[in-house]
This record gives sequence, structure tokens and C-alpha cells, in this order.
Amino acid sequence: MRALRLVLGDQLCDDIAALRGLDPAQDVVLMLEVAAETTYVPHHKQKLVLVLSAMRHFAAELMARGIRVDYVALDDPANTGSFDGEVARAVARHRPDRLIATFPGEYRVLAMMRGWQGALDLPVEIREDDRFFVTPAAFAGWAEGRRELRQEHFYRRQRMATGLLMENDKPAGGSWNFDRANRKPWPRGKAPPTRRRFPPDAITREVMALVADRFAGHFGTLDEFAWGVTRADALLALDDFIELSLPHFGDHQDAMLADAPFLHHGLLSPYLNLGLLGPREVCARAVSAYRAGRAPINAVEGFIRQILGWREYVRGIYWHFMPDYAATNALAADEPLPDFYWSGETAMACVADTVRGIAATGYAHHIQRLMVTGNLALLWGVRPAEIEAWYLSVFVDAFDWVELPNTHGMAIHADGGIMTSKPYSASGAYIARMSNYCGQCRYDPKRRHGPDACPMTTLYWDFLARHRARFAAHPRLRPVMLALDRLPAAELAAIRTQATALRRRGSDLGPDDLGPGERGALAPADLFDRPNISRPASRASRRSRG
Ligand code: FAD
Ligand code: DLZ
Ligand code: SF4
Repeated sequence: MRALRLVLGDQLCDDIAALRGLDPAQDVVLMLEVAAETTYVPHHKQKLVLVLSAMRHFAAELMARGIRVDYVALDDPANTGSFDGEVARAVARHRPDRLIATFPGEYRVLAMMRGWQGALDLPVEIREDDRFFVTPAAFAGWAEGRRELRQEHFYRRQRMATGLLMENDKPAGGSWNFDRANRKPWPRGKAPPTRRRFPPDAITREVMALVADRFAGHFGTLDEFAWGVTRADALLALDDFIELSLPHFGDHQDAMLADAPFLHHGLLSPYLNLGLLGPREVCARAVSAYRAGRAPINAVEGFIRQILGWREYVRGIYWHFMPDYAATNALAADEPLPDFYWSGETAMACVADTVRGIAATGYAHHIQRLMVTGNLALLWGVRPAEIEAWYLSVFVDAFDWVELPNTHGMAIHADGGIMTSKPYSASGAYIARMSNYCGQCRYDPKRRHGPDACPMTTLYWDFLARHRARFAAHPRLRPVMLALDRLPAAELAAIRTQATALRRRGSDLGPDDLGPGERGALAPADLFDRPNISRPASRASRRSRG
């Protein structure tokens, strides 16, 4: 045999680098389901089904085209459970001249791959993953000598380099960024759109049974599994998005609505990240819709920026700064992750709805991730590794290269400002403006302390006070710092006491802690100075990097 060609679970594309030049007469494609990858964090059950079912479909498609695939299933009794073990067994089985792989999506996996040549005494070629617009080396070239690595600068450069949404070297529509038009809340009384679902086929049902049996303790439910698992499914999802949702994507990009996790978002990240769709084709379709007059510039520019800008930028940041990036903790956050991130049991309507949606679908849209669960983790001061393990576990689209910078950098500012010069911190007022959550919540987003105070708001003012020295000089935070300074000392003290009590409890006030009649009667001390509830060991501690 000539070449053994490794295809990982997030490299499911015909044109992946490792498959280029494949000789069907002599080469074998290697695909591995391994226990270590299914458990390095307690992945959502739907993520396990999505990855494993998509891998099985992809292998079947290759085989149908006459390509030899050596597919090691998770329940193969001889399966050693790790990439290292299975690659070694496959090399012994096939005795190839060389192993060809594509650059992986995780530093952890790259470290493994780099050990194979020595361990197996075999040439190992790790090819560039050219599904992305920008290579890690090109990103490093862009980053070199810059004082700040801002996404907006990177994005403009990518627009010019690719010509996407450009007209004679000028940005289409006369502006690089139309975000100001993209902050409308969801119209009151308007029903959310119905999005396409993909009913599980026989292969997916088989994987669902495997996951239900073997990963019963993992987060999330399987009942509503409706993700596509093939390229054909992903193309249908893309068609639907371009025709039905892209025209509205911009207007409501930042809106949140209870019981409606999808709205007009792309729902494309699982397909992009697994390789079932390519970023170039997705961008090209969006630009064509704009040129044909079927989608407005604010929508198409906003969408292109997410893929050509943010997605490429976070990957660049990941490979540029790893492995040290994951270890920073600029705000000295040291609180354990509250249990309600897993259970959804909280009286905070915004958090409960977001966690409920994630458990049911493996998905939350960007503003829920950033401004609800992310903002709360930032304000609460959750330890970076714990909140990052949560994000990596619960989303079907979560892979380290994209999850880590978004969480560590964008959401919790643990990188000290590499990604954003100021944290995305917000009080309940932001959530009240952009959603219908607060109307259904027993807290009041305007209250900073006291029994009805919104925990987001309490923790926001506490956050500003705790990090005053660090952020006081930031021009965009100056107005809130002035407001902080104007708070009467007694009020600030009450806020800080309440924030400490919230953290000590490890939860907000549980739904049964107060009857409606009692709310006004209890002073904060009565509510919070109780013994801490017992907390099971955090699942996040299972995560290991390195
Ligand atoms: P849309 O809103 O329709 O956006 C279109 C596409 O743009 C997405 O499919 C995605 O590929 C890309 N995109 C948008 N924003 C980002 C971004 N900030 N970074 C990278 N790509 C982006 N995205 C993931 O793919 N995997 C993750 O694990 C992940 N973790 C996140 C964690 C946090 C704390 C935050 C704030 C964001 C995270 N994101 C992650 C980014 C973003 O929230 C998701 O890409 C998006 O919600 C996916 O849904 P969609 O396809 O409907 O996106
Ligand atoms: C996420 C995941 C899971 C759950 N299972 C597998 C697997 O069994 N085999 C595999 O090749 N990949 C899996 N993945 C993706 C990997 O954990 C990892 O993110 C990628 O290999 C990095 O490119
Ligand atoms: Fe969330 Fe506060 Fe609004 Fe309740 S009041 S939904 S906790 S922001």
C-alpha cells in the first residue's frame, strides 16, 4: 500500500487536503471513532450523534465511490480508544509508505500528530487545512509588528484580499460595516420563523441508540435531534438560509426571543466546522443573493463579516497564541461554574431559556452565547477553564480552535485584551432592550440590589467596581465609570455584599426560595446569608488540555 490518509471527524469534505492525489488502487482512507475524543469533555449527546453520524455517512459516500476506507467504530472490541493507539494499529495493518493527514482543529491533536513520525518510524505529512481563507502563517504575517490585533482591521484586509463585497476597491454599499442597522429587537407579537429539520435516518438512529446507551450521563437530550449529517443536508440548509433567512439576518442579528433559539441565524456552524460546507461557497452564495437584489447590504455584510472576519480571525488568534493562550487569566477569575449552567435551574429567565434551548438543540445563537451565558460568566468571575469546558461540551459546533478564543477572549476577557480592548460586559438593561426575557422574569433588570434585583445588574456594578483600576481609562467605559463613582457608598456596599452572596450560594434565588408575597419583606441579608447549597464536583474538572 502506498499512502494511509487520515480523515478526522471535523474534516468531512471530499476536497480535504489529505485526500488530494488519492490513488484508489493503492491508498486507504483511515477514519477513527475513539473514546478519548468522545469524552475529553462531556460533549452534548447531540454533538456526539452529529459527529459520529456525519463520519459514518461520509465514509459510506467514499466507499460508494470505490475508495477503500478503513473505518474503526467506537464499539469495535479491538479499539484502543485513542488516535495514537488506532493510528499505530492501522499502520501495523496496512504497512503504508507514508501517512498523510490534514492540519487538525485542536492544538492537543496537533501535538499527537507531531509525535507519530518518530513513534511509528514512518514519514508523516501534515498538510495545510486550506478550507480556511487564511493560513496560520499568513495570520502571523498580518499580526507581526501590530500593536493591536483588531478583528475589524483583519476583516477589511480580507475583504480587499478576496474581493468579496467589493466594488472597484471600495466596500459595496459604501461602508465596511453596517452593524448600526443590525440591532433591532424582535418585533413584539411576531412569530419566529420555522426552520428546516432533518429527520434522523437509519444510520443516525443507530448512532442515537449508541449514544443514549453509552453516554447517558452526558448533557442534553436527543429527542429533538434534527441536524443534517451529510453534505446534501448541509446544502439544503444553506439554500433555506439564503432564500428565507438571509434577507432578515442583519436586522435581528442581536435580538433574543424566549423559546426561539434560531430566529434568522444561519444554523450553519456545525456544517462549516465539520467540513460539510466550505466558507468560500457560503460567502459566494450570500454575495450572489445581494447582487441579485434578494438580500440587503446590512444583512449580507453582517453575515460575510461573521465568516470572512470573525471565523478566520478567531482561528488565527488560536494558532498564533496557543498553547499559552489557554493559560492566561487576566481578570483573576476564580469562581467555580455555577450548577445552573448544566441544570438550567435558575430564576433568571434569560439564563434558564438559553440553557433549556441548548439542552434541547445543542445550539444557542451568538448573542445568547455572548451576552447571556458569556456575560454572566464574566461578571460572576468563573474560572476560565471551567466555562471553556462548558462551551466546548454543550454546543454541537464546538471545536477548540473556535470555541476557545470566543470564550477565553471575547466573552470573559481572560486574554487581557488580545481580542477585544474592553470586555463585553452588560447589565440586565442590555438584555431587557434586546429580548422579551425580562418581562417573564421575576427579577427587575433596573434593580441593582435587594430581593428583586437582577443578578446580571448586581454583578455588573460589582464587576465595574472590582476592575475599576484596569478599565477606568478606557474611553468607551468612561461614562459607566463616572456613573459608578456617583453611586452612594452605602449602595455600592450593598451591591458588593449581594454579589458576594450570590457567588457564595453558587446560584441565584431558586424558584422556590420566595413566594410572591415574601419578596418585598425580606432584606438581602435574610436572602443570602444562608449556608451554601451543596454542589456536586464540577464536570468541567474532567477537561484536560495539553
Ligand atoms: P450566524 O449568526 O448565522 O453566523 C454565520 C456564521 O458565521 C456561523 O455559522 C459561524 O461559522 C460564523 N461565525 C459567527 N460568529 C463567529 C465567531 N464569533 N467566531 C467564529 N465564527 C463565527 N462558533 C462556533 O462555530 N463554535 C463554537 O464553539 C463557538 N463558541 C462560541 C463561544 C462563545 C462564548 C461565543 C460568544 C461565540 C461562539 N461561537 C462559536 C461563535 C458564534 O456564536 C457561532 O458561530 C454562531 O452562533 C453559530 O450559529 P450560526 O451558524 O447560526 O451563526
Ligand atoms: C468531537 C469529536 C468526537 C466527539 N469524536 C471524534 C471521533 O471519534 N473521531 C474523530 O476523528 N474526531 C472526533 N471528534 C473531533 C475531534 O475531537 C477533534 O476536534 C478533531 O479531530 C480536531 O481536528
Ligand atoms: Fe435576565 Fe435580569 Fe432580565 Fe431576569 S431581569 S431575564 S435575570 S436580565
